[in-house]
Amino acid sequence: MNFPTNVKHEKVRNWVAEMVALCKPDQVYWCDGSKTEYDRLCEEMVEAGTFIRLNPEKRPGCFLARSDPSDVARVEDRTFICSKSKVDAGPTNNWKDPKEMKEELIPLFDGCMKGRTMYVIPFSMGPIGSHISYIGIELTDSPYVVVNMHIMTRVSSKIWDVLGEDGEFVPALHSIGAPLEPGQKDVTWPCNPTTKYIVHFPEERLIWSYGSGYGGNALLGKKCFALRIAGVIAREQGWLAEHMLILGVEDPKGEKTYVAAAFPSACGKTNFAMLVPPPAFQEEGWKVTTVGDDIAWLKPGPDGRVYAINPEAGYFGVAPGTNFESNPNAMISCAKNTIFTNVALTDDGDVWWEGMTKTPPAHLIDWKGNDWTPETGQPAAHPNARFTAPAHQNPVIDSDWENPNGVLIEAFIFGGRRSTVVPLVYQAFNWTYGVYLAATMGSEMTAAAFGQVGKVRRDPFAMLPFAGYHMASYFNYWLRFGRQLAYPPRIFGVNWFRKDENGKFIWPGFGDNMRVLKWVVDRVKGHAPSSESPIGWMPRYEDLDWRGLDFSKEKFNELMAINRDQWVEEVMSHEELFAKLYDRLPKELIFIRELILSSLWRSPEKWQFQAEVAAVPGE
Ligand code: TSX
Ligand code: MN
Repeated sequence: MNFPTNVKHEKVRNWVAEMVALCKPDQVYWCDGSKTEYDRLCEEMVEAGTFIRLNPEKRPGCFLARSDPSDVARVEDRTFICSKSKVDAGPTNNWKDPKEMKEELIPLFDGCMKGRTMYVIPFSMGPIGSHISYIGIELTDSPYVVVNMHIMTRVSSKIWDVLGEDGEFVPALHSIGAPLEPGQKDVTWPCNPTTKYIVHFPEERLIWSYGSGYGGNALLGKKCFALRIAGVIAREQGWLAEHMLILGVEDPKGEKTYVAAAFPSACGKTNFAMLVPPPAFQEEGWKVTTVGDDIAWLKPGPDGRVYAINPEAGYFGVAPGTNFESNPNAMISCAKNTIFTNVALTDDGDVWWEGMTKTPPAHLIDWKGNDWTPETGQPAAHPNARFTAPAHQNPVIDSDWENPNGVLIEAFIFGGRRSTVVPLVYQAFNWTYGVYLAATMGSEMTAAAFGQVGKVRRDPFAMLPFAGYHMASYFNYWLRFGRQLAYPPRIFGVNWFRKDENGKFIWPGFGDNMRVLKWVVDRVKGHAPSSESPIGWMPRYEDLDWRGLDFSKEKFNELMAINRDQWVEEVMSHEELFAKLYDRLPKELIFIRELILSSLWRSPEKWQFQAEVAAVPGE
């Protein structure tokens, strides 16, 4: 083995040597994170047919990759948490004994990189050297993974200096599981079409991924490390690794308030992270800035407040639905130096996806490489098509987004996609109510792939697929985390998706969500009035800033109504989740459920601000 002279870490050397002996690559290449390296790998992939260089006039520095049709998304049913004890993984994770899992995987990894290069990627999640950051090393046989990691993380040979001889790191082994026999011709997206494993060993803080080259299956710094493994480390060390965006709200006086927010998929999380305020707000000087769009690492400071960093350096965003109206800042972020995966190719060498423009081009090459016209009847881009774009290209990137000390978080927002029952916004009475709110959040399913369309799928803290340990232990840890804070962030629930009796969205959403954000900011500063509802504090009509929007008090009341019977049913349905997590469920959550039920019992059939409280039956 030829180690670079600056790799002085014995554990790193031993681990790489051991994995080379197992995977048997033709060559080992140590990445340095340079632009030269990035450009060379992109060029090599163009020559191999994996990348198509896009028109430099339309998309400078951009490439298109088309994945194998069997390799287009994260594989949740092939994702495992291999803790020593099954109970520690909990009922919402797949589990296998770590020893048995290794016995199953070692024969697969044996020789899996034959005919290929193993790339050693040293990377930092978070600004290099920040006390909140953490180092990882990914070994992969995919150059596509290397260039995506260049954008999504901080890849650098400086990592070796930070690690020194005995620094901590998370080892992550990845193979596409497609060795090449001598003389065998390669394909443009090699992967293993039948065998995939995304495996976490939480006690060892180790990740092994086999068979897929796509997204969260292969870019191991993101979901595998920054959420699942970091979550385990965070619980031990007293911090949080969360599936949250971080945004800054700047008021006309220049005062800044940072908010972290969790949403399940298909709620427009990236759109919210890059929100464009309505004209009336912009004219007055309101600004929204992005710290991160997907993951937050949060640490208590010595002042008893919470500080957060975005561990990532790029956006791995869903392309379909993104356009200059829904998210101009994302469109600008991916205008150059971006890798597109599974979008459609236009005749002039640009990209297109469903929802990018109102009328589709007359001809395209679709994500499978076939001719496409509007009559084809199939989507031109895959619904999970992505852009990998550098965060610094976001025009509203926050000035403190790389501050090694993080930004002060003053509110948590939890949202879901609910067409009924849940109001536009409400504030939890206290931390424990907030944990209940987040633990029971849910979203109505919009795609048949996730089950019955319209049924509520509980997604606690938007962490269901990303928890590295028992979900109920995670709730318990949140309760503990809040107790130690002198100034816990306030907790809010939101729902942009409530519909009227004609099935129309009541709330305009997008930029108008600024009105909700402003109330949230006013609440954490102690300025905004509110009204006490059975489920939390809620703004009255006059508590929101309506400038530039024609939205009647009647519509607002419809949007905010707490229907007693619906909410009793809602709260009763939380029992289904609680039963599943019974063995470790914190008793506080059961008591909060009882408290909400008792408040509902005492509230009128339809609670709408200042409405007279109906007499309690029997009293
Ligand atoms: O991202 C969304 N957000 C958050 C934006 C900051 N979307 C897109 C869907 C998720 C991928 C939304 N869709 C939002 C929203 O707030 N709200 C809606 C629902 C909606 C859709 C279309 C309209 C209004 C609301 N159109 C008109 O009113 C014309
Ligand atoms: Mn995510």
